[in-house]
Amino acid sequence: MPAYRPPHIPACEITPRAIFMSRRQFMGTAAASFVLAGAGGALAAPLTASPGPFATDETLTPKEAVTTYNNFYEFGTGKSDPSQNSQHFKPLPWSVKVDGMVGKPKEFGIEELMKLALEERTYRMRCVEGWSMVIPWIGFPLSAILDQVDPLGSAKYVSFETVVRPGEMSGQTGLFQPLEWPYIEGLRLDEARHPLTILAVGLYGETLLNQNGAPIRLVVPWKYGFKSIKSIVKISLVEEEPQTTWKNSNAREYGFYSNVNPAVDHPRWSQATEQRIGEGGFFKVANRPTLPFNGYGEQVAGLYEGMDLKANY
Ligand SMILES: Nc1nc2c(c(=O)[nH]1)N[C@H]1C(S)=C(S)[C@@H](COP(=O)(O)O)O[C@H]1N2
Ligand SMILES: [Mo]
Repeated sequence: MPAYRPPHIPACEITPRAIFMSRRQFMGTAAASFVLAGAGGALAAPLTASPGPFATDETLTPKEAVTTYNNFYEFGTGKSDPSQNSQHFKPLPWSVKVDGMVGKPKEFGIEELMKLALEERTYRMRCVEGWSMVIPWIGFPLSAILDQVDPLGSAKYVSFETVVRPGEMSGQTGLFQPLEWPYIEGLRLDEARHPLTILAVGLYGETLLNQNGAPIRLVVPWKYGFKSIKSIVKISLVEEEPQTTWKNSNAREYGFYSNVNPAVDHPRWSQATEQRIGEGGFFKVANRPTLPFNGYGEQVAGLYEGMDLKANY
């Protein structure tokens, strides 16, 4: 089993050839805004995993885009801010506390979590902003750790919390604070236990870079990207529907469920179509139809039987 090795800052300024080449290749179609990001950034360590279920055979989004076009407001609100501003974030040492309505609360060290059976899960990711990617994550089902803490019968939801570190996260300092910290998210317990729901520790065969939520983040592929909370330090089993960052920030625009739904438009933009990042350049219009549950309806629609998905968005 691989021991966790954090991303590291290269000792010299020279970009390894393979990374340089893939960057060059990607730059051909990329907007100038996120070309700068890679220089001087951290490098991830190799990570092995066995092939997991639910893989899509759609074209993978280039690694360069996955690691430089990000949303991680703790490092700033621009798409290139996370890759440019996160070099000094320390993903080690790290642990994740699992508490609340459980028989056996436990604090998991990241090394212990990396010893779980890691799978590669290639999923579509759809951001509420109207863009999407296909990302080869590495991780394990969230249920693998929920099973270890014995959720009580009274536990109905799971809440998640991102680390707060103003000293390392530039978006958490200064006059303009775009969100309230910590970033918090939540799932219903059955959503959390669904086999599609994973905690990811890597992507593209390597440990997560800071900008993607190192050392561990949630991935819930049938929901808008903001549900997939990064750099998690706490997971709590609770009885009531947990608060969530984006709903707290604007309840009219963001709901708790946030299932990808082309029939429910965001107040400020349509959700009917999406732009697949890397496809035909960044400034192309969103030309792909968005699928209900981001194409995972066969797996998850049953979770919402009898629910009004227009009212509970
Ligand atoms: N803690 C935290 N988690 C977060 C965010 C954030 O700002 N802070 N942004 C979310 C949004 S809007 C998206 S689309 C995804 C982006 O993940 P990626 O940058 O790894 O593709 O992360 C989500 N997780
Ligand atoms: Mo997003």
